[in-house]
Amino acid sequence: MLFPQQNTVRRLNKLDGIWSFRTDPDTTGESLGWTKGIPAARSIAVPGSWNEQIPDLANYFGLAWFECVVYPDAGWADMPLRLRIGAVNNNARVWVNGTFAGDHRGPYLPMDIDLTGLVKFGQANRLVVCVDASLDPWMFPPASWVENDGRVGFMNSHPGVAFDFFPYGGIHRSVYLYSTGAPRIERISVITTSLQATHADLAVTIDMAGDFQGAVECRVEDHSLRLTSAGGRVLTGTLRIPTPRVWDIGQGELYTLAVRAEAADGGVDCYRQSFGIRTVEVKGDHFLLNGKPVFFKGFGKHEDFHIVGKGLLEPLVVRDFEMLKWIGANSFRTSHYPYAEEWLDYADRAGIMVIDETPFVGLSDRLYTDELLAQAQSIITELIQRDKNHPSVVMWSLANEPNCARGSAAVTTFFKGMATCARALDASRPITYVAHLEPEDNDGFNYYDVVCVNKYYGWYIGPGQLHETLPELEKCMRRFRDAFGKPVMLAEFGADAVDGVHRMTPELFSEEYQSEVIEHQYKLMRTLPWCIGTHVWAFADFKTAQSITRVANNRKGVFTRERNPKMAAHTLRRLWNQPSL
Ligand code: GCB
Repeated sequence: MLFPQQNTVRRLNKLDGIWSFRTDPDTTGESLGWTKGIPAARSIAVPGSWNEQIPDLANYFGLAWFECVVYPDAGWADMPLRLRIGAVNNNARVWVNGTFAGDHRGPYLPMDIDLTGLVKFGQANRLVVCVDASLDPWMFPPASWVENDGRVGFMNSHPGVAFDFFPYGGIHRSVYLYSTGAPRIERISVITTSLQATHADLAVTIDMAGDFQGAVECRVEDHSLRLTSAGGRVLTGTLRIPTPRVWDIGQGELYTLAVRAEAADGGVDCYRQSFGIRTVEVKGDHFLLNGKPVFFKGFGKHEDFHIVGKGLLEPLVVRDFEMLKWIGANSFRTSHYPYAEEWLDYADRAGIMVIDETPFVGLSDRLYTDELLAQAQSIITELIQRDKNHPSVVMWSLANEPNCARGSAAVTTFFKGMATCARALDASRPITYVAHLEPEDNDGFNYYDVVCVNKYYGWYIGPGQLHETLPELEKCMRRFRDAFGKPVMLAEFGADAVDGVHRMTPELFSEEYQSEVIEHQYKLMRTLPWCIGTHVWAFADFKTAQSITRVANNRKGVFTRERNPKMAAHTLRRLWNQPSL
């Protein structure tokens, strides 16, 4: 699925703004005819979370209806029309002028549906979206626990979610009405298969939306490739670029592949796909970018901010990348779900590496079934198809902190099944998942390339005892190394610090303690030759469910939720700007 764009063939209308809105706690809206329009509606901004915008809905996690008017120009008539909603938490159903148009299950990934024939040109059309943000224990991520999970809520939280961030509801990313050519280019993939100083070879794959007879012209600057098809949907070829400009850390070199598909009957579609030329590989103890070992310095993040909640806020994207640059980070993980594509576009331009994560956080034994594996595989497919042209994405993370019974065959089948699916879709990137249990509970790593581990020594383990627990942390990392013989990354470590709390002798919740935990554990990781990086948890403080272990939000950010630096941010800036560290 391609991000909507305007070009010589395609048109688009961005529908973001203030929409009409009404909650439906009794789920009667459909039977009352709200699919044709919402009576007695209030107003809400799209994108954005209702829990932040409307105070009386701070803890509302049910059904809600959204409505706006769409007015496509008469000049669009005869073009295939589509609707794209970047993400809805959690499920969406859509009606146009009262007619059902399509649905999407699951948060954090786009819904893209055909509206051809449903929309009247040159007139007002009513677009209605019903959003279901119920806390569903069978969703990915499972938003609540069920009895056999063995825990009640994340740290006994309210609401009792299975993960440590707030289960916001709403239309969270931009909404586009757009037109395409016919035949439609459905997907484009550009992968660097060989990279040398003299040239790079690119494997180009064009997926057409239906059976296609005709030619596809692919052009990168002065270099072109012509693919022809006498029938079928997929066209492939190789394009050679002489003396390539290489994408690297801090060097966001990008190219554009201009694609023009022309069918034998004269129909045309066009798309301009941005991509970068670079290679990634796991070899021995190292993670190689363009053949050179890299050490990941950065953070686990969240999509989270005041007032917008999980809604996309472009100034925040810019600010966060400014902060990453200021502090000297080279990477982040899209913990714990796929982020809006705007984050990845910016990372591409900034030369920041991204570990792109699925929404599989809070997994537990009840979910490791064949049926849910099939669902997980289809989500992995949506993610990889959406993000595979981003040079910034250097690795897929297929889960965060799965709870799993030691040695269970169901767990192995599930983790192997996810790995097989990801590799079949993208053989060009390593895969990982992020563990919090011990090596014996993580047989899954046998099928993955990198071992990512989250460990909070000095916080959850040995709280207040940073120095006493340093040897324990080292032993723990060595256990993972010895068990799997693969590169290991400390994907989360850190401590909560309430900004403004200071102590002469560092103690829990003070800025001094957080700063010391990060400094000492980071320096320790730098001494382990097979450790390929560390990501501090977290980039900024973020909203989560209420619990007695959370001081009004998770405070492990090295920046506050407003993006002001805590003491740890200055410490990291000092460390990350020393070449040896
Ligand atoms: C973790 C989780 C992350 C939490 C963090 C914490 O291990 O992966 O989602 O927010 O710990 O602060 O407890």
